[in-house]
Amino acid sequence: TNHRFSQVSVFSVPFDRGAARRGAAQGPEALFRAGLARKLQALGVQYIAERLAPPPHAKGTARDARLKNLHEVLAVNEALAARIHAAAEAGHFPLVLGGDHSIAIGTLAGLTRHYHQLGVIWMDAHSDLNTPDTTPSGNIHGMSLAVGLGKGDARLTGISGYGSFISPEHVVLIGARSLDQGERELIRREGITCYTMQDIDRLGMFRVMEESIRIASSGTDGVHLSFDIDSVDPSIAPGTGTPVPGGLSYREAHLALETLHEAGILVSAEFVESNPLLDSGQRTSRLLVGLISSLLGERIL
Ligand code: B3U
Ligand code: MN
Ligand code: MN
Repeated sequence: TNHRFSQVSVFSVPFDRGAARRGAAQGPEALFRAGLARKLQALGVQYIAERLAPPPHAKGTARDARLKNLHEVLAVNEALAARIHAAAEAGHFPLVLGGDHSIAIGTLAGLTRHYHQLGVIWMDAHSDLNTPDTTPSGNIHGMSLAVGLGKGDARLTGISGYGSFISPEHVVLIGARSLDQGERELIRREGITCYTMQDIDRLGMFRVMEESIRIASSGTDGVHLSFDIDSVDPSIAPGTGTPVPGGLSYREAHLALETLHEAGILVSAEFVESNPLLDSGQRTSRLLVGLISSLLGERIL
């Protein structure tokens, strides 16, 4: 996806305690069962695969209804940040497989320690811009982009990997259709670019991607793609914990990743919120293997 990289480092992160529903922890193995390794080999991608250890259950720690499972979230993201940072330093392209979207906290922490002006393209039905003050659920997967911007609980923004926070002008949201009031206010206040599903309907996906690529790459030293599978319509991607109708079509999702491949701007990518326990057969896992292949250069002709 970018000629600068000699190798892809695939990180499986079997973690789902940032979400309300269990099962996303089994997302990475389901992708391998759906043929991910074969696909990478067929594309000629040089890769090494590593799996993070699931964090032990934090027992006896105080429960905070506005930051559910905080200690487990901190533990997995501390470990992930260190691994991502090491991969970036080694000149590798990290490909992170979730897991729920709270693992973006560790990915962004590790990346921003290496890339000091990181651009972020966040494809998601949601914006994950809640803080403990605005969250309707207490689930930390709804807060990870806010943490990347330096907003929220100090234990999360203080994860040891963070070298700098992302600047709002380098963030682009794509596919949004379920925002909380506090998130809308943060998007307006910070001037974050947000292409809602309505914008995609009106402008077309190719134009949205061209603009997103320009915004995320201007004045940055690398762009990270954070891809939540719930950006895609639940009729074709049912295996996810918080499906929202009215999402990206099969071709819109592929076109987005094909366009990102051609642009050659990415330094890292993550694919999250695939929940095999909620999938119908391997539909969502297979779709994801295809989407990852498009990002890594699979072509129609
Ligand atoms: N915005 C809601 C719902 C949500 C966010 N991310 C997901 N769901 N997957 C929240 O809980 O913060
Ligand atoms: Mn998300
Ligand atoms: Mn989402």
